[in-house]
Amino acid sequence: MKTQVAIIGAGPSGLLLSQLLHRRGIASVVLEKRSRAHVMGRIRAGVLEQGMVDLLREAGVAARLEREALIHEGIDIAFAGRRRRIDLAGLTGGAHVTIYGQTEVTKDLFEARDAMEGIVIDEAEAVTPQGVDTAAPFVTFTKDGRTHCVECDFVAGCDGYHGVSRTVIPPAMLKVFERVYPLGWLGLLSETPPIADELIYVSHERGFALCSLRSPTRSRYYLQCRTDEDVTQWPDDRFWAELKRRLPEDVAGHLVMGPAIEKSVAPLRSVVAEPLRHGRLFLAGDAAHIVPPTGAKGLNLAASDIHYLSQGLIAYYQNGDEAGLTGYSQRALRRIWKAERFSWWMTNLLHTFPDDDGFTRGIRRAELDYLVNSKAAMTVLAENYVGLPYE
Ligand code: FAS
Ligand code: PHB
Repeated sequence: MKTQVAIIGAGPSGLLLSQLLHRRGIASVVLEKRSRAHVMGRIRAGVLEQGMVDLLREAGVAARLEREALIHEGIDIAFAGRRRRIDLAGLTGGAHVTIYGQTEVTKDLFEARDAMEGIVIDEAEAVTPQGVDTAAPFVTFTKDGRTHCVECDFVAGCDGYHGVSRTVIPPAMLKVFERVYPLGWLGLLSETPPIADELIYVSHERGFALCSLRSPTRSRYYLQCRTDEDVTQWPDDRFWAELKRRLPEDVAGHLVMGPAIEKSVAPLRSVVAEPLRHGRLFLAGDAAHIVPPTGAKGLNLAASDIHYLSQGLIAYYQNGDEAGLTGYSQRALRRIWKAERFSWWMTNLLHTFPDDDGFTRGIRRAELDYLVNSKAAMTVLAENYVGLPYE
């Protein structure tokens, strides 16, 4: 096979890049190691920044989102029995976030790829980018017992945290910065009406909790847990009882419980790989960085990477301008590190940690008390939560 851009990974990053390039006449092949059903079965993010919504519109895949998504102009922060609404729109001159599950984004992207006869090869095994430091890179993979080769001009590593792309960069050329948090999130999805109209982030001595949603009839809840938490030790009733313990009393009574349709534990870590380019290989999305989900930035950072990378590739193919590709890593990393900072800050603000002592608990209480009583502090949170500009 020959193509212009070989894309590794059919998550939101890879599919969005393929769709954006296709709409500008640039050919790509997407190689995904799992089945489409497995990719579609993942339950992940739920909060989209305006930049991501705009990019989905540019990709021509926002029709269902426009019909079904919810617009949120605020979030609640709850602690010490108090609850304070952060007026995102009022503090940012009208910006908001969009509630629409990553699962739905991925479904819309798959359908668009199919409609445009995009080449998305799933269950591709042993995908291996080669020759990325030459002018003629290629990617090999096996499927149905046969080895295939995709000759290309560029390789986009959109294969997530556990992908292969980062591993083909010589260690001496790649720096990886990491912070592993001693905690995880136990997530539950239920076909029940959400507890409130907007998200509630709870800081509690028993641990963090988050009340989120996917639609007026589908709710998403998270409880801070140990990184090695065994989901089988959390039957639904234990989850609901623990969530109620952590919620402020004035909302706990509104909790509508029901059977979990999904339950899983996600570890929390911050990771940044630098640089995001090696020869003709570019890293984007979770292949390039990981954030703790506290700030709802993971999926949204993948979107800004794909915005910068697609712009660079389009400029290259349409008028031979390489500036976007040359500047991709530095431009993307500036926004990545700001989202890493915000996600790290929100995680330390809202969670409890095994090594907390009286001093750290006092500082956390003071930070929360200052936050909800300072317009300046709430503005900083709001600006970052709705999403910093794509500079
Ligand atoms: P993805 O990991 O989504 O996709 C990478 C794709 O590459 C996968 O389909 C994988 O199968 C494939 N792949 C991997 N190795 C390969 C190989 N060698 N060959 C071919 N294909 C390969 N973000 C939020 O904003 N909010 C959240 O609540 C949230 N929760 C999360 C929960 C979990 C468990 C995880 C892992 C992430 C969560 N995230 C959340 C972050 C998540 O949404 C990511 O930011 C988003 O999936 C990034 O998309 P991609 O970069 O496409 O990476
Ligand atoms: C979610 O709905 O999955 C969600 C929302 C906000 C977050 C993290 C996850 O910060």
